[in-house]
Amino acid sequence: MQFRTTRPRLATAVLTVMTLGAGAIAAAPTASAAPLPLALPAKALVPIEIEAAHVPAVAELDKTRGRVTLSWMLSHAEAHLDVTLTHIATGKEFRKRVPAPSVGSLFSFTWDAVIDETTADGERSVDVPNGKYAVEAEATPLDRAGAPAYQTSFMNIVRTYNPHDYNDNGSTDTFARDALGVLWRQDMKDRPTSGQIRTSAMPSRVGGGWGAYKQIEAVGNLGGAAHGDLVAVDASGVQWLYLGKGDGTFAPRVKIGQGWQVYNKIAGGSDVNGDNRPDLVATDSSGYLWLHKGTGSYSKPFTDRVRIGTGWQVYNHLTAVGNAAGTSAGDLVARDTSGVLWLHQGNGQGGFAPRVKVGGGWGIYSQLVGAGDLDNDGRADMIAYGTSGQYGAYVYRSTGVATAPFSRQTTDLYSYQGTRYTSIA
Ligand SMILES: [Ca+2]
Ligand SMILES: [Ca+2]
Ligand SMILES: [Ca+2]
Ligand SMILES: [Ca+2]
Repeated sequence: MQFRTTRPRLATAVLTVMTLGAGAIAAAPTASAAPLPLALPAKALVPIEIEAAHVPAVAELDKTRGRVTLSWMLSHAEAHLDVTLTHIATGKEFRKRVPAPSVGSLFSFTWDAVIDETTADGERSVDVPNGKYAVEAEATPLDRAGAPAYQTSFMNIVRTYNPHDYNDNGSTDTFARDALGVLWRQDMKDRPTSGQIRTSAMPSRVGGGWGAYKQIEAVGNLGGAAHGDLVAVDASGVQWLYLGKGDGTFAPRVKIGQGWQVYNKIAGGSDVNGDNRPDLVATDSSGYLWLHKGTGSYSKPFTDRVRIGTGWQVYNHLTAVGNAAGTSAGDLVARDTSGVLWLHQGNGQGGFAPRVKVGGGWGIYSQLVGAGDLDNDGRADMIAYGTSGQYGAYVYRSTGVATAPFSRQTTDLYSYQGTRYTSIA
């Protein structure tokens, strides 16, 4: 208790000395002001100690609106506390100096799980990766009398799995190929900011040579590491797998199929038969809808095809949106040649419930992408790309209601870049 009462008195004494030192005539003391000694009292050396750390072993960020509160009980408050959180797998660091509390000696701060990253285009705050963090606290006495105290805890950051997350921070990443064949990854925020779905970091260059592909699909996790993977089909019908490493990069491509030139549209990422593995569907020029079930094995990620529908030639766009509405399995969204969008809800047996009309006017978009859960409400959402002007893309949040399954929202994703890219996944 002695040190907690000493600090305000010290501050007042310093202020008094400064005022007198400026040559001013001291004002008459108020009735309540106690006389203050000009000589500072001698301080006893009281070592600083960290008596307790309140760092959760597991922080499930999606249950706490993306934040985690950390605190340390110190033996007294005449100190500052420097905290360093280090993501063990990558070495990424977050540092914070925690000021003394106004009352007591519990030093506390709430971390919003972002770090500032400096790029050529400026500083952006980026959602930190999932996984284990070392949480190091260093308490230093303000008067520097005595040694600092140290304490280390470990905390595991966990978020709800998002099959469209490629750098393991819970948030959707989208992929866009430009006219030169370069593929770019764009990380989104894990949750809306001021009501808007926003991008996080600047776009990252995945690599060149992607112009060879007719189709690029973000298909969810097909096997290997528990992160999202990409499938691409080239002009000769060879199907390639890019296994995601979980840091936004990919293993070298592996050939997983051939003969895929018979399909005019493919869509991946929805689990349409309810076995928790994402599947791939495709349509051919006869209007047949084919299902290639996901196997869970990256060496042969899809089964041979099964025909599951007819009449799909009325559509000019096909998207697997995950489980966007009602039923137990993943859904498909398809746009017909007059611009009307239709929802086909998976029935969990590889088939679909009768289609539901979403609405008209969807012909303005060049790409529709099932994009994982963009607003963290547990339902998979969609991105529509290809409009000119400020909004190059829109987010369509899933409502969970089959009769009105999507609700449009603005985003800064692909702002003024609605015609730059030739493929979005
Ligand atoms: Ca991400
Ligand atoms: Ca994977
Ligand atoms: Ca499946
Ligand atoms: Ca959602």
